[in-house]
Amino acid sequence: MERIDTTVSPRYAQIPTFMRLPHDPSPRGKDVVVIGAPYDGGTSYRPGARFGPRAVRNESGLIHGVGIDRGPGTFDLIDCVDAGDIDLTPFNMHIAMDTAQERLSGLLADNAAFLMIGGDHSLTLAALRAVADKHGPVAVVHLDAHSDTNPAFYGGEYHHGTPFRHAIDEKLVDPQRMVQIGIRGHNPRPDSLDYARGHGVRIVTSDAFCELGPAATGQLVRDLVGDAPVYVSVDIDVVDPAFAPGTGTPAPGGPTSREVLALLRGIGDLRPVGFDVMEVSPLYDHGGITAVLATEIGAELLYQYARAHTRERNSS
Ligand SMILES: [Mn+2]
Repeated sequence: MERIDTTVSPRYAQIPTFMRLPHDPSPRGKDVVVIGAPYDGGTSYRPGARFGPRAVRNESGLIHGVGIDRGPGTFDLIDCVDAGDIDLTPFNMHIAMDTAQERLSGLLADNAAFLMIGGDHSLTLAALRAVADKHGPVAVVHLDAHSDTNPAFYGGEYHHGTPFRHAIDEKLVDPQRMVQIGIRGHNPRPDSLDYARGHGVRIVTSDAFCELGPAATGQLVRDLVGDAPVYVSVDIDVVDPAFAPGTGTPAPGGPTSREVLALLRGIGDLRPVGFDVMEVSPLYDHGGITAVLATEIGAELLYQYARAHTRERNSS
């Protein structure tokens, strides 16, 4: 199966898979499988992330996978497909989490890694359960306006503000090799960051990131993560709502899209084993700018995976 050829078929034509990748619901032996996770049962404010994967795929026809300063095209380096969406019930979060974990574990049994397109951030817990099952506790690079280490709210143990608290409790991640970047804004309690910091998680606030800049922050990430297998989770609300308004809990005062993309270019020096781009809510988007940014971030993550993978192959 081949990608849809853009020299033959215009980018707005054909059925939209992510970046025009072949659709393969039962992939085997792939480097990265793209998988949609349409779900918003964990949102605490604006809903709509269940429509995220469709919006991102729709806009992703724009992206070629060959950048002006990238050298070879991503898909000349790695073998990727779009496996479609996980069938997540909108009615019961526990069922949805189990369904997500089972699907993602299945993908990891037959393929090297996945890129999950959300969907609200609660599902990252299911992703980390699947990834830790294969790799043991992983390092985490988490880009977000929020730490997502909150306790239960309204009697609900699981929601989109809590995946990393459970991931730490369940020892799915190594908190000493975990960094949260872009954290800012309003939190329900003044001690909202104590849980993460108390477990050794490194927090780079939005102000600190903007002051340090992408290069120095990238170096900080590389020093912290080293050669550990790393999961990269991007909540689109890490980017200032001026650049990404289509999201559930927007927080003004964030980095620009350019700064976040520049930071992600440093991830290829790490050893990524899984990715997600979460929290795109197209109902609040304008002109598709949030979905375009999410697809650009997904494309950058795939390219960085290709870089890391090629380097590994050349050195072995
Ligand atoms: Mn989040």
